[in-house]
Amino acid sequence: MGNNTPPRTLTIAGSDSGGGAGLQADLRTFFACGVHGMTAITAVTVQNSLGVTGVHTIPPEVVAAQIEAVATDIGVQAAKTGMLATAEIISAVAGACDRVRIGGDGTPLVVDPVSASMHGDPLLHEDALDALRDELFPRATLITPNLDEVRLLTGIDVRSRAEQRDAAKALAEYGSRWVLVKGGHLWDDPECLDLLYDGSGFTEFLGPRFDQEHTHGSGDTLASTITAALAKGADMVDAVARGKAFIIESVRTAYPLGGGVGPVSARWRLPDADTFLVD
Ligand code: PXL
Repeated sequence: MGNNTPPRTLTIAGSDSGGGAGLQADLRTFFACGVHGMTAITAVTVQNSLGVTGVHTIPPEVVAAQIEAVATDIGVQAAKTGMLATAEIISAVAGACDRVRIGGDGTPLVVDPVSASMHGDPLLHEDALDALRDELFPRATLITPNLDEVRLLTGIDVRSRAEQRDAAKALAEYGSRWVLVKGGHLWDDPECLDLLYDGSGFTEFLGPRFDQEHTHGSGDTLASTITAALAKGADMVDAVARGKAFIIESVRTAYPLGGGVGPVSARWRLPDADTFLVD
């Protein structure tokens, strides 16, 4: 590769027409982290700051073809999954990842088990949870569920940091190398604890809880930063630490948009963004 060619990352995710979450958040984060972002689009959502009003899924074989096209030519140093929508798409993603050696012992694969928007709009069919657990988690280097996803996946309703540990242990049984249980939805906790588990030991990542309603795309941004760090060769503990630092700044600088919930922002990585082009 030329000297200007950065590490390449792939997001396998859905489009958010409002530009807040999904692959738009992933690409923004990849750029801000200095890696080249690529996309395998799984679904087009019709969405604004008020919620999701439509979902149009992409044929599974087209999702698989996007993964194989970029992996075989451009190469992928780390990949992540976001909204996968259906069991059929999950199976197609698992097959394509096997063929190009993403996940398992190959290229690092971060699986963010996106199940719903923050407004509660479904982004994953209920019958796709089995496919996620059985076909994708065993291939994942890291899974990054929030507490709503933990409840859907394990039945554990986490109410305390101790139960967060129980949930991490239960999720590790599905075969991912690492589990990150995000504590942002533990609303009574004055801080946000993200708990990393490697099957035997825990690492805690503690951050402030902001009085901030504009947090659209926060899970995507965290998982994308971790993916970018892994693509640059960071080890998992360091990658999650970098991800946590990045999301703290991005939540701190989030902005309102439309009449509903605004996105977290990676603009803090471009300090002259306001004056660039017009100074
Ligand atoms: O933030 C999770 C997410 C992922 N992907 C898409 C989304 C959302 C949340 O709304 O719309 C496409």
